[in-house]
Amino acid sequence: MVERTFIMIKPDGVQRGLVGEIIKRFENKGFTLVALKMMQVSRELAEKHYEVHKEKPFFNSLVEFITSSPVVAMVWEGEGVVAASRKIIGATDPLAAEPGTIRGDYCINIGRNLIHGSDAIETAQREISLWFKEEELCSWQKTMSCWLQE
Ligand code: DAT
Ligand code: MG
Repeated sequence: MVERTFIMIKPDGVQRGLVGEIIKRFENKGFTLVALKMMQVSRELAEKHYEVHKEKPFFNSLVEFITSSPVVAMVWEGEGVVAASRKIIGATDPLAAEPGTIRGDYCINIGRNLIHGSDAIETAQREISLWFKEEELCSWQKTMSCWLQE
């Protein structure tokens, strides 16, 4: 199967009206959107999603933040999409994120860093199945795919 990654625009991205700007960057790059939904995240889902950070001091505020207002959850597909998305997103701390990245261009605080992206292929598979049902994923071919891939 082709590579897929889980991307989530966090509550600050939705509240600040940056949904279009963020999606545009993935579209412009040439990746394929295979699922998208706006949703209010439950505490249960937030805690499962951030399970690896359970013991961290920021875990509670992270879960509070993610559940505080709606998010936009997406799945993007394409060759190398997991690693490339992390580059498009930029470093976790927005002040360390390079200009040109989403976090580098649009935010300043680690607790308000706009967007989540899976950090590895296995993580992506876990996160996609956590956030989406199989029937919510659309497998489709871009008619211009021959102009994006050799
Ligand atoms: P990323 O979102 O870049 O994958 P991560 O998985 O290490 O980063 O952490 C998940 C989120 O937790 C991150 O987007 C923001 C928050 N976070 C991470 N480190 C933090 C810290 N030192 N203080 C406050 N929040 C932090
Ligand atoms: Mg992470």
